[in-house]
Amino acid sequence: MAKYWNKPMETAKLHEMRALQSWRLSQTVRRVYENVPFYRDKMDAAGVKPDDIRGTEDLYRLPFVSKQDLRDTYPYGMFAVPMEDVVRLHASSGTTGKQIVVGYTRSDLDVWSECCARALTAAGGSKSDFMHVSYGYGLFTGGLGMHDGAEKVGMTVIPVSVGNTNRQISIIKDFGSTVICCTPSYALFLAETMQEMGITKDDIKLRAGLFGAEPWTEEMRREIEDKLGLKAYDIYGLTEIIGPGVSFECDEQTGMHINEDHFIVETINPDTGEVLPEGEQGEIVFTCITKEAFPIIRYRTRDIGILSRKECSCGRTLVKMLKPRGRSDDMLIIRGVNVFPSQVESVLLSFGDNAPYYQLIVERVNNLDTLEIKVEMTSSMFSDAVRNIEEHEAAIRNAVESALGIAAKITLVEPKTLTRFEGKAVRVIDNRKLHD
Ligand code: DLL
Repeated sequence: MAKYWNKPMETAKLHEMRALQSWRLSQTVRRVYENVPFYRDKMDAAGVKPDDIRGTEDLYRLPFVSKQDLRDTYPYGMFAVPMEDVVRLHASSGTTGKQIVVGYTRSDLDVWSECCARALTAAGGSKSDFMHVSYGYGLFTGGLGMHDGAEKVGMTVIPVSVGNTNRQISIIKDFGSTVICCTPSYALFLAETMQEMGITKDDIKLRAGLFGAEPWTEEMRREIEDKLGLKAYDIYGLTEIIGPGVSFECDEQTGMHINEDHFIVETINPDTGEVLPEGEQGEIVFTCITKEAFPIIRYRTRDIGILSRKECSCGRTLVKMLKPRGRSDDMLIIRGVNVFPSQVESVLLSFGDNAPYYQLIVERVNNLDTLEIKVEMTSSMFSDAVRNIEEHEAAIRNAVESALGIAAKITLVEPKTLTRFEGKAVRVIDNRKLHD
C-alpha cells in the first residue's frame, strides 16, 4: 500500500520547501495586488509593494486578513479571477454573523483533492477501499471535499451525506464500507445507533476513519476506536483556506502535517500580532500560495495551536500542528478563568463510565458567572441507586474543579436526553450573551 500520495512534496527538505514557498508567495502577492482592490488598498496603506515580497522571510510585512474583512467584502470582493473561471462556490456555516463565500477554479479543485488524497493515503486509504462520506454535501466543504479526494485516490466512494442514521448503518454493513469520514461527534452517534440496532463492530468492515471539522480529545478518539473497531485519524481545515485537507494525521498521530507546498503557516500572539517561534502556542495564520480564485493572505484563523518540526516516524517533513483545542472564540471566560469545552470533555471521558455526551451552560447570576455541566449517564449507571448518582456527581465536580480551577454544578441526566449532532456538535449554551 502506498505510504505517500505525493512523496516529493510530503518529504521535501526544508530548504527546498522554503524555496518553493517563496516563489509561489511572491507570485500570489503580485496577483492579488493586481486583481483584488482589497489587497491593493491594504498593502498600500501598510507601505508594502509586491516587489518587497521576495520570499517567506518577507511574509511578516504583509497585513493580516480577518473574518470581518471577508464579511465586509461579501460575497465576491476577495475573488482574484473573473467569475467565468470560477467553477464552484462553498460557504461557511455562518453561525455568527454573515456567512462567507469562497470560490474555486478548476485548478483550485485539483489542489484541494490532492490535499485530501494525501490525508486519505496517510490513513492507509487506497483503490481497494470503500469510502463512506457522512460529512454534509452542499455549501459545507466536508462532503464534496472528501468526496473528490477519495475519487482521486480511486476509492469506491459512497456519497451518503448526513442524516438518516439507521440507513447509514445498513449501508456501512451491506456495502462493506472500509473507511469513513464524518465529525467525531457523529461517529459516536453512529456507534450508539449501531448498538441499538443490534449490530456489533464485528459485523462491519470499517478499519479507518478521518474525523474533523470540530475539536475532539484523545479520550474521544479511544471511545470511537473502541466502539467502531477502527483507527481514528484527525483531519483539519477551514472553508476560508480550502476546506478539509489543510492538515492531516499520519500513523504517528502526534499532530497534523500541514500541506506546506500549498499553505504557509505561522503562529502569532493573538493580542499583538507578533510572529511566534515554532513550538510556542499561538493563533494559527495561513497564507494560500497556489489558489487562483480565493488566495487568502495571512488569514487569522482564531484557532489556537502549536507547530512542531520534530522528526516524524512516517518520514514526512511537513510541519505538524498539534490538535487545536478550539477556536479562541470558543474559549469561555468564566469568572476570569479560560475554559475550553475540550478540557471538560477530557475530564468527563477519563472517568470511564460517562457517556460522551455533555453540555456546558453558562449563566450570569447577580453579576457572577455560573457554569453547569450536564452529563449524560450510561444505561448501567442510570439503573444504580440514587446515592451512587450523587457520589458520581461529586466525583466529577471535584475532578472538573481541579482541572479547570473553577467550581461547576454537575447534573447527571438520563441516557439519551442530550441532543445528538449530525454535523458539528454545539456543546456550549452561553446565556450571558443574551444580557450583554
Ligand atoms: O470544518 C472543514 C472541514 C471539514 C475540516 C471536514 C475537516 C473535516 P469550517 O466549517 O469552515 O470548515 O470550520 C473550520 O472548524 O477553524 C476549526 O476551528 C474547526 N476544525 C476543523 N477541523 C478541526 C479539527 C471545516 N480536526 C473550523 N480539530 C476551524 C479541531 C477543527 N478543530
